[in-house]
Amino acid sequence: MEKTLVLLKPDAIQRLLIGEIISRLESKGLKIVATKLTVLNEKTANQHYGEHIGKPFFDDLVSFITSGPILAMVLEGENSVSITRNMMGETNPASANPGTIRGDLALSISHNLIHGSDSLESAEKEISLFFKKEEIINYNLTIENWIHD
Ligand code: IDP
Ligand code: MG
Repeated sequence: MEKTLVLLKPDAIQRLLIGEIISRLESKGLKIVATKLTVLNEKTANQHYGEHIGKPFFDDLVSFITSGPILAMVLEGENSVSITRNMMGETNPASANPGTIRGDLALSISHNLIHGSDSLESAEKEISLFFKKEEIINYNLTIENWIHD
């Protein structure tokens, strides 16, 4: 089953939005198969945001993402990558649709609450950056037949 990496960024933790955001993803039917509260070091932050090295916002992005605890999780479900991205909304909360996490809960592009992998390929890479294989739990929910085709 498809897996994706989600990070609740330091602003989500400081604004007490962990429950609100997880509740949306969980209610949708995505299954949490791994999670941890952690503080990123600069090296891991550089690896995670490697595609943005050299962009004008890169240094601020790294200091922000390493500034305090984040909640990392792996979500599993059919099309979990694109479903999570749709639920997050556009990168800039000012143009993110109402009904999305960023559209409903954020205003600032540098404090946009949540990261979600943007492709299957990045999901694989990002999951392995944050979690060891044995930290990802394979389990069934008894309600799964009500959620999936
Ligand atoms: P994404 O988080 O929606 O995938 P990316 O383009 O991958 O967006 O950018 C990674 C993160 O970098 C964004 O979530 C945002 O926090 C930050 N970022 C992106 N573009 C800008 C910008 O123009 N100014 C400030 N921060 C930005
Ligand atoms: Mg991205």
